[in-house]
Amino acid sequence: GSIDQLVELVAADMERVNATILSRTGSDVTMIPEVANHLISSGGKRLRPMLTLAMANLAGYAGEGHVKLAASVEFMHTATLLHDDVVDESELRRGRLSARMVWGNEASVLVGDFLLGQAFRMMVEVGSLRALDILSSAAATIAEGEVMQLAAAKNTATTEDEYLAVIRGKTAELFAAACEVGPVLGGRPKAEQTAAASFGMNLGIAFQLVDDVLDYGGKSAKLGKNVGDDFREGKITLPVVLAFRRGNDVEREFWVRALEQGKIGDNDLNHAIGLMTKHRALEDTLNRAHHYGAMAVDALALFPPSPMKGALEQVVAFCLARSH
Ligand code: 2DE
Ligand code: MG
Ligand code: MG
Ligand code: MG
Ligand code: MG
Repeated sequence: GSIDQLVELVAADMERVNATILSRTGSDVTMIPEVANHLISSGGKRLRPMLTLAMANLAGYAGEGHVKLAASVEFMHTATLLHDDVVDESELRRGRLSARMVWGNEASVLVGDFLLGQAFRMMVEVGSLRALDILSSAAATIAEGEVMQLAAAKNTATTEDEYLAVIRGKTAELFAAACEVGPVLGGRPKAEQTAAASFGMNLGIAFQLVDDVLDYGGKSAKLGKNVGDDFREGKITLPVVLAFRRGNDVEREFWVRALEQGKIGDNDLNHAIGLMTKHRALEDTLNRAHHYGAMAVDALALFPPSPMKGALEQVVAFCLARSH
């Protein structure tokens, strides 16, 4: 799996998206473009805006609105990352110091707010009230997911269903919205809008499952983030839910001490990874990811075969393959 084919197929549109991103991060308040560009030009894949462009293309959309909506999607994503690194107290992002480590938490939150505002201005310029509804609803849902996660933090009694509700909100909803606005702009039938949203939702769930595996099983250098952040934060992700559920009393005491009481010693991350290996928690989280990946591919069934559809199928495989 690779995103090369998608990158190639949307390249012309993406150039316009990038120009739009550059101009809309502009401000006389120089700290705004500084902070925004630190993150925006740090080599992200631009996966979400590419999905908007791809779905608009699949819908046969011939207008201009998809460029601004794709830029809006990337701004929303960038805003969530700026806020996320504050909430998570993360030091690294895409292999660089996070914006909050360079400019502070205040600047990160506020520049995120600026980008969110700019995103909504562009949506209004596009003039599709339906697209505005989808993307603004996504913004609210993302925040809901994060608040749900906060409420579940340090609680080892969190269930798999509760975890799934969190990642649907905090991650998958933006993928779903990014995809759904394509056929909406193209004026395509409701069934195609729903299928595009379902593709994005299932891909997004798979994406976050893999992200949560990599936080224990990845390599910091390749990840551009610190392995073990979730553990140190007491975040209850699916690998933890599975290892806790399958563990014996002594093991559960370990999870409670580390995640609920935050008493974490030098070797505890290694011990946690050892327990996950013993109980196949990372493996089974990846199995779940593959299941959602398969559902994403299935959701594309009602679109006729095309190079773009093939490229989207490869994106699913790419997201799953990030894990090794
Ligand atoms: C990624 O989770 C989830 C990101 C959503 C963050 C949204 C926030 C609300 P991770 P990584 C903070 C702000 C909402 C807006 C601006 C609409 O696992 O591992 O923390 O990349 O991601 O840090
Ligand atoms: Mg984070
Ligand atoms: Mg987070
Ligand atoms: Mg993560
Ligand atoms: Mg994290």
